[in-house]
Amino acid sequence: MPTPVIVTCALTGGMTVPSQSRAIPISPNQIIEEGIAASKAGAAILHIHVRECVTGAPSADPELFEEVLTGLASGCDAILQPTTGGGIGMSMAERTAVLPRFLPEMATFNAGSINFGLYPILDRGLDLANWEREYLEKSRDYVFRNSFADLERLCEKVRHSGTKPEIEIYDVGQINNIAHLVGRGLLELPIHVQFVLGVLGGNVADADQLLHMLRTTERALGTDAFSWSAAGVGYRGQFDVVALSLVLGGHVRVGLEDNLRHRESELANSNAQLVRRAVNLAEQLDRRPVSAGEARSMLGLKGAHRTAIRPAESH
Ligand code: KMH
Ligand code: ZN
Repeated sequence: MPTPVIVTCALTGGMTVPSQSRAIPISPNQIIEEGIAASKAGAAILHIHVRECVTGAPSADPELFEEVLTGLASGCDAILQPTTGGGIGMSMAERTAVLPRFLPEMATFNAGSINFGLYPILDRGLDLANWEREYLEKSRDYVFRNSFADLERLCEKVRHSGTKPEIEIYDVGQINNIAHLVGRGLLELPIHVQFVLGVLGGNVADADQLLHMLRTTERALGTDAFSWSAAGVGYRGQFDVVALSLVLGGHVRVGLEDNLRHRESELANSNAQLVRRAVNLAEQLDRRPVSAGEARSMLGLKGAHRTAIRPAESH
């Protein structure tokens, strides 16, 4: 029997700028359409950020989240996983407001503070809007803040909202942060981990480092204490990490938040295209992409009916 694999699609993100690719979804309708198509292509989890409609700048506006989450819940059965990472300039309160408001089944939980540099994009000769140039430049001085006090408060918030945190781990030392929180009883086992490799400021996307992080997590927590997925940022990172994770028995994340290319010399035209490539790789390696329902039971989620996200029909 092929081992099941959960495919996550990160639809738009909070760090890239629209001039990098016309495929990045911006308006709620675009994000909803991309999400539904990604779910049809095989994504069981949709990781969600929102953007301002006019500029495409990353946003923390709860009304935009409401529109996107409602639209997605009406159009597909995928597990909806809003970000608590947000984008540059957002406070922790803004980033985590999605938890009490939507009581989502899952949300991200970033495991520690790191630098998060996107400013090298400025050197690629792209025709950028002023705000895009400023946003990328700001990343030179950006610390993606997740202090221990922030993490303690986030543990409290996810517990109150009945949300399963997906623990985003960007570098190996962050595993110790999580072991510390687990040791204090602040995070419930088993946890679900996403190794995010290839961020400028975090660990690199290669086989040695993925294996090192996986083995370190196993030693710190025990093999039964967690399930795991991996995401590579950039091209080749995205599909190298998908292949590595598939071989090692992990789950996978793809999507335009992390990578804008389908091939080295070809921009992706949609999130679904990236999901289809991950699904093809999984099938070639005898892994079976699961439905959202199966992913819910594998991850022990409470179910969509216990969130505050209502599909449009039942309003
Ligand atoms: N916006 C980035 C700094 C998440 O969604 O939780 C990190 C991020 C993680 O996007
Ligand atoms: Zn994200």
